[in-house]
Amino acid sequence: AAGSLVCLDDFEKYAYGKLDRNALDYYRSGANDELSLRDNRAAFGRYRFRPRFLQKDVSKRDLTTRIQGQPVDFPVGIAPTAMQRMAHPDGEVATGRAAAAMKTCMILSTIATSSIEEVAQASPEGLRWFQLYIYRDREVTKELVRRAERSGYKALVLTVDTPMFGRRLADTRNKFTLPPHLRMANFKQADYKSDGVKGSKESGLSEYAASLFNPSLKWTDVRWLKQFTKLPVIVKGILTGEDAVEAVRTGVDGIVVSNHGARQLDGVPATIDVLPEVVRAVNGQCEVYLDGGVRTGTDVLKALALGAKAVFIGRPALYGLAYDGEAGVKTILQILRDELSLAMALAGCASLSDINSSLVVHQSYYLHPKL
Ligand code: HOC
Repeated sequence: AAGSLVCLDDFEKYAYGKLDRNALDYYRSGANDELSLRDNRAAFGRYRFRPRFLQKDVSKRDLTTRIQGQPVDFPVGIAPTAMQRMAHPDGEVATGRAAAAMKTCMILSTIATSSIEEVAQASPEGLRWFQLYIYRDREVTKELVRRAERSGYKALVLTVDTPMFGRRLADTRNKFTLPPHLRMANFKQADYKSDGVKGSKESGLSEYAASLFNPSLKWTDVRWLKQFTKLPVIVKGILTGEDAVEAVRTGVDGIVVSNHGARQLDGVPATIDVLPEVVRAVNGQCEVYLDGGVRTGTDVLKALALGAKAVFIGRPALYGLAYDGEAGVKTILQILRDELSLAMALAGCASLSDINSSLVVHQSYYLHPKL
């Protein structure tokens, strides 16, 4: 198969044939009717480029940037996705190594099948952020933060869109379970309450989530986290200008425009459609990132033009893992880096600072040409 897989969609198709139903449905699914899942991808196709020619020498492109002050070779990182050892025995350790080799950022999920420490030790040189929920049990939350700090993670990514667990129909039908040889590596068995995930009448995860998640959280709890840690706090899951303003007021260091891979509230907009509203509201007061539906270098370029400092990929990394562990994830990142570099040349951009909002318009612009 190797040579015939040339784009991210090829790896997705390959993974569909390789992963077992329990894992594939868990990774692939969105919530309910999957309206937002489809829209995350389709929306990128509704934007058009306005390339400029002969303005810049584009024979070499500089894709380097900094996120939260840390250098990366290109503005595409790995979003947090749970339970990666279902895709490959090396799971999050392989993903961390691939991100480090490609000199970009990996966000490790709390709900990982490799621990905070294992991932850090396997790629000590890599840039790692840690995704966090504020759990019902504050001691569990505090301990996770302390462990991430001790292991050299450079930021906390607080997911705010999960007061309760979204309804994923396939997981319910499959009665999703974590395979018996795997474990939630960041939790002590006592906190993990494994019975919920391993054999339940519904989706095991949704029962487990109900025991952990705290639907009474407010912005004051984000302040609590800010005071508790010296690490930058980035909130993930913002979908409106109003919440972006609230986030900035709370003093966050970054925002990920995300709809949780369309796995929470079905019917929310595609993240690329929301990005301009959030960027406007934030008005440069913190960095804004995006995840959701990114599959090509031109998707990345569109997001950067609309104001994202960087983007993150979730499912494509899982499909790369399923294909060939660390090497598979590395290939996924290489493809996106090379596609972005080419798209920049074709759009007339020699560096990321040449990319701005005049490069992209919504396709409706061409229904009423202004030029
Ligand atoms: C506590 C169990 O974000 C998803 C992930 C995992 C959520 C953890 C639930 O499936 O969308």
